[in-house]
Amino acid sequence: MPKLYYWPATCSITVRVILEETGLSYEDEAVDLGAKKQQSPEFLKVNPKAKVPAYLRDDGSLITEVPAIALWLALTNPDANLLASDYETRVRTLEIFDYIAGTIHMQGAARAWRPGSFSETEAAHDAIRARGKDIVMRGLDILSQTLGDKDWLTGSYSIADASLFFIEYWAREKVGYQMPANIEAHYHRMLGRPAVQRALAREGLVVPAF
Ligand SMILES: N[C@@H](CCC(=O)N[C@@H](CS)C(=O)NCC(=O)O)C(=O)O
Repeated sequence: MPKLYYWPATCSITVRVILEETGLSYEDEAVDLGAKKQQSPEFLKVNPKAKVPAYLRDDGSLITEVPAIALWLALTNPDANLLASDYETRVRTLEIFDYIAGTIHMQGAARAWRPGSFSETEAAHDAIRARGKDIVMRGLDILSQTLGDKDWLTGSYSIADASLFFIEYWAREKVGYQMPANIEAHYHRMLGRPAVQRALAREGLVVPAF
């Protein structure tokens, strides 16, 4: 059985939502980021990058990086319809996914959430947090334009929506940002999906009221 290494409400939840959408059976193992378990010798043997998510396949090989794991799951579970088959929509899906993972998460949310990773000088942390919030809010504005009045980012539900869900959950429930109205509506649509509800439950998180 494949295994997901995760920590609740972090970017590994994107993979968990996608896994739940596929209906695959999988095991999971929590890596306590608060206790720095990602740096433990045991976990470094699994993933030398010291990050979650990490996805261990049945053949014993590991995939890291959220977009790569998501792509693997979408391509190997075509019945779940998580990635369009036409090349144009496929490329747009990855374009959005990479923007969320590479810019909104790694440049924005990472600064806002863990300013200490960017400077050891505590006096600089408020400014780093503010810069992170700016990047996240600008990113959500761009995605708001991409979404427009559609239900899903690329027209039909895809791995890109699962990726946005992580940012939405974090922005709304962890840091209380005010999101654009259509992104808020997208978040509510995501919360209505049984796969998302199962994902939250498996991480011990309460489904927020929507
Ligand atoms: N680019 C990586 C980012 C992974 C990442 O930053 N994961 C965070 C949780 S959201 C983590 O494990 N942080 C622990 C640390 O940085 O020490 C991906 O797409 O998987």
